[in-house]
Amino acid sequence: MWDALWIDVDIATCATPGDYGRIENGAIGVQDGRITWIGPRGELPGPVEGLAAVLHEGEQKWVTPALIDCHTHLVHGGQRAGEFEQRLSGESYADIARAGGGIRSTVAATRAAGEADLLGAALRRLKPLIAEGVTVIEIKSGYGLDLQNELKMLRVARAIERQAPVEVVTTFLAAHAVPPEFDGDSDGYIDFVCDELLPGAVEQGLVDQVDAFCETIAFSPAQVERVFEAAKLFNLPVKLHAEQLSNCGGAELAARFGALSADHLEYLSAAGVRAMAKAGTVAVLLPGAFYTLGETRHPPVARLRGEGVPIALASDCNPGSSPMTSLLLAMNMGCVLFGLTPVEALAGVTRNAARALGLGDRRGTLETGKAADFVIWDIEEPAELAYRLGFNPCVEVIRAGAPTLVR
Ligand code: DI6
Ligand code: FE
Repeated sequence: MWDALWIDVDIATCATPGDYGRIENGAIGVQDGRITWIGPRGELPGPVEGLAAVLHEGEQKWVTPALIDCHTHLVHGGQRAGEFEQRLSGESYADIARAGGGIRSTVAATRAAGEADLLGAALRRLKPLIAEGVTVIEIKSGYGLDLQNELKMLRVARAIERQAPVEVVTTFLAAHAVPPEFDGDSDGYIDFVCDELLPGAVEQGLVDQVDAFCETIAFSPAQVERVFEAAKLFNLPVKLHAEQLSNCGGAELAARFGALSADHLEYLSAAGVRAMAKAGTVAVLLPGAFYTLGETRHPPVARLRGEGVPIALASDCNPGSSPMTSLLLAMNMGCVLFGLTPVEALAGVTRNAARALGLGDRRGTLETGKAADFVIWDIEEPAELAYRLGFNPCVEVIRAGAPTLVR
């Protein structure tokens, strides 16, 4: 006997690239939190009454893998609506950052915030993501930039897993900006990141992967390389904010270190695409940041597609460049702004998002042996998920085989 069985559902398994993996009138059997059987209902190994302890009837709604937000800065203090107004009156994101605003202003707010307040604010931002069927979220540090505050951010990220029905993947992003106490000494700060901050955070068991911001207004490829070498000493996978505002060759560097992903990528070169393809590095596109900053340069989607680089989409939820808490909106923007197909957009928040977090073997698609994390949607066809703006058709979220959210 299985623990549970879902019938009368249409399924998009996302198991094959370039395809929804449709199973119309399908069934999903669940055992010990995993999928033990999936296929057309007519091929079930017996009458539905005798197969599982609990039978769920889906009223012919659609089922997809649960969503995965593979790039967020969900934990942060304060907000930056003032900068939004500055940008609307003509200042650029880079100008504001150079003048000491931007990431640095969130660093001040995050350092000033208590752990309980940071957690409460992050949980409020998490709520709409969970309501859209997110069961895995990546959360970066990078607004603490000293040991005490980087640890504080990462502890809050871990605490989220105990307070909400999500799995959290933590990412150490101390190489996000130079803090005021290292003004004019970015190399000195990178030494501090590699010698003190990373080992300190790893020692507390708070780091799943390592990221950096490679950009003219942030850190050079040579500096990022030192952070990646430090990550290697701890056997931690790496990823990179690369080619967001200019082409620095970050994607090639990331590929050289076998990075799980390179993220943003508006200025990615043809050589960068090839390097990523060769290394199996996922391209994480962040249309919320492109939109919010009013960027005009598009990531090279046709080239990524042509070279077979897996494309993921994420919210980049952060107070500066992407104050967004919706993956459905990221899917819509991925299609409308970047030219993804709805099939690619769905794969981008399921199958390829799992790969971007190194979780591709157990999550992101609906296949036997994978986590029984899936969403039930009140839609007539899967393209509706990317098509609507500001409407959430999620009716139920199943996590490890158990309903966690019913709307
Ligand atoms: N790129 C981003 O989009 C975020 N970080 C980064 O390196 C923005 C962070 C912020 O503006 O607070
Ligand atoms: Fe980011």
